[in-house]
Amino acid sequence: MPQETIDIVKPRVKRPKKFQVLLLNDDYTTMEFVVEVLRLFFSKSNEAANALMLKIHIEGEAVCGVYSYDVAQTKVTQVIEFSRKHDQPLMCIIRETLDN
Ligand code: TYC
Repeated sequence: MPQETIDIVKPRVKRPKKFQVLLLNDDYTTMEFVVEVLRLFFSKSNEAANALMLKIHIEGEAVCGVYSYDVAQTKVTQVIEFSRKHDQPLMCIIRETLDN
């Protein structure tokens, strides 16, 4: 009698990595400018932008959004270009999420 065999196949699809975009605190960028950046580039309401700006001001940094690598990288470039154009030293960085 022929023997039945079972193939154990590893799933080949991996969940795509996700990347946090963070703004960092500094002593020179104005609070109004950070609120504007959060509204323009991270689609925050005025209230959410104010709360997040204060969190960064107090804690030193905060996650402003989570995206694919390409979108996260574009946000960083856009925020830094916009900030330099307006003579603000605001810094924006990417961090890979741990819970991929
Ligand atoms: N610390 C700045 C100030 O007192 C305000 C600020 C907030 C700057 C958030 C950067 O990402 C930042 N003017």
